Amino acid sequence: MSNTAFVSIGDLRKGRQAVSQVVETAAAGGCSTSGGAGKASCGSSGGPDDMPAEIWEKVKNHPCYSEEAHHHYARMHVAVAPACNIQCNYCNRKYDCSNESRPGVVSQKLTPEQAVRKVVAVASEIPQMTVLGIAGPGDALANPKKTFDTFRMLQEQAPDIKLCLSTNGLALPQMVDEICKYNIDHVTITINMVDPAVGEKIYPWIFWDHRRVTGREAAEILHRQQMLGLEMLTARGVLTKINSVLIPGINDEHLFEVNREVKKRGAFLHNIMPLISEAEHGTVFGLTGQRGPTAQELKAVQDACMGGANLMRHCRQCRADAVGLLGEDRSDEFTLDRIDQMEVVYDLDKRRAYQARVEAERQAQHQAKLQALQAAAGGEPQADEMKVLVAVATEGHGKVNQHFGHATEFQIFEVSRSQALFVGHRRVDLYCQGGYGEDEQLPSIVGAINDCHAVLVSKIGACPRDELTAAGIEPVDAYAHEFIEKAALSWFAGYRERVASGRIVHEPRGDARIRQGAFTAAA
Ligand code: CLF
Ligand code: SF4
Repeated sequence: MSNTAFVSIGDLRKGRQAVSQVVETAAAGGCSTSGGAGKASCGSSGGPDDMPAEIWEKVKNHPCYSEEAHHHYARMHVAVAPACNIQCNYCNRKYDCSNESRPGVVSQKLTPEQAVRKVVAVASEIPQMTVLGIAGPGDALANPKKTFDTFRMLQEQAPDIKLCLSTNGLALPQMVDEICKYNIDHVTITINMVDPAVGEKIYPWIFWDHRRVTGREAAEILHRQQMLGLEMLTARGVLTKINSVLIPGINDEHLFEVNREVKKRGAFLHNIMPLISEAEHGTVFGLTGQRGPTAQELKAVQDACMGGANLMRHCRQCRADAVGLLGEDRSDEFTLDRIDQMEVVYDLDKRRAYQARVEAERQAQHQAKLQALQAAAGGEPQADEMKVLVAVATEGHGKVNQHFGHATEFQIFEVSRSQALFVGHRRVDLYCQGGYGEDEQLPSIVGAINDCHAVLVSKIGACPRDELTAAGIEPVDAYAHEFIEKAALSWFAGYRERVASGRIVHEPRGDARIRQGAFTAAA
């Protein structure tokens, strides 16, 4: 480990300083190095009041770094980085890098020239696309020429697009200068362990110094490089997000320590993602029967990490050529063949004007939501108050505005008397197929939200209503087109009343399944 001074986003908030300034102060001994308060409100769910203006500028329209932004702004990936310098037991090279995407879908590999053409085409069609990420299909920094050529050429043609990359961290320290040279403001490092004894169960080998290194030594080198790379990025003012794959029985208890260690080194966000592991993916974990976590296991680890590095809970485990809002995938609209036939006009002014409208709408929604929430607020939180999960069908604008049958995912909120907190999402198979309900899908949908007490929808048919009720999940369509948090609080106030009056008995719910298939398949 290096001796670089440790800083956290808590320090940043206190000092209202940019990342690099804080590091300088810390190195001079003038700033606390023990970490900040780590409020869950800063980070992916934070707003302009939670962080310095320079940081807000970087995160406000990055859909992964701001939970609110992901409802309004899109990202895209280009699959220019095929090679990798390590082996993870949850990866099969036939598929995309499952550090940032998930196994099971192969992306179309592009040259840097093709990639830039594609980004410019997408940016002309989707003006709210604000971020280009390179996230595979291998490791972005194991393919430095292709990665940086793409960024350099894009910067010349589309200077308003934010640049982002994802890496396993092995080659990171020697690439930090290059990362800064191209103004890459956002870097994701996948860190699954801070103890090589855990690491050797995840990484069978790394390629290092022209040779293959295995076992404990491989994990030690990787760990050293990851920590050093993170510290160097923090010192240079680059925002970092840490991805950790939760592997039950291997690093589930250890991720708490990972969270603390990355916070000390200035990580902006920590994204704890479920292992996706199926035998047909051909990964070591898939073939040895290593299972992924259940929804409650994932939530328990995330909850245990609250108060440390800020958590991202809205990751959709995108593919390496994903295009669009998180959770949607428009990559099929932008294949090379289609781009060749498109008339591409990159109009920076038009993009800026469009984004200004998006921002105005977002602010208006934010204010309306705050007002609605004030009306429904239930006082200060209490330690032992009742909390339940509710699933919400929404197609955006922060409202309960989707039919049950049209949902391909449900947002999950944890509701107490005083607040409704977004805690994740669950992908499901579409119930309504061509105008008819597909009853065979119902058990899997119920399984995905089985830990919820209610599902809030704009409308629901008789058959799913009965099945949900039989499973103990209350279907609720009384709050159609209301803001989600207000709807959830209002429903919960009624629920508590029914419990208090003895009309119903409050029962704990069971666990729920995390869908193992394609996360961003078109509905
Ligand atoms: Fe892509 Fe990753 Fe940049 Fe986002 S994705 S490189 S930080 S632009 Fe986002 Fe997708 Fe999750 Fe990644 S939802 S998998 S966190
Ligand atoms: Fe696969 Fe990514 Fe791990 Fe490389 S870093 S082995 S591409 S999961």
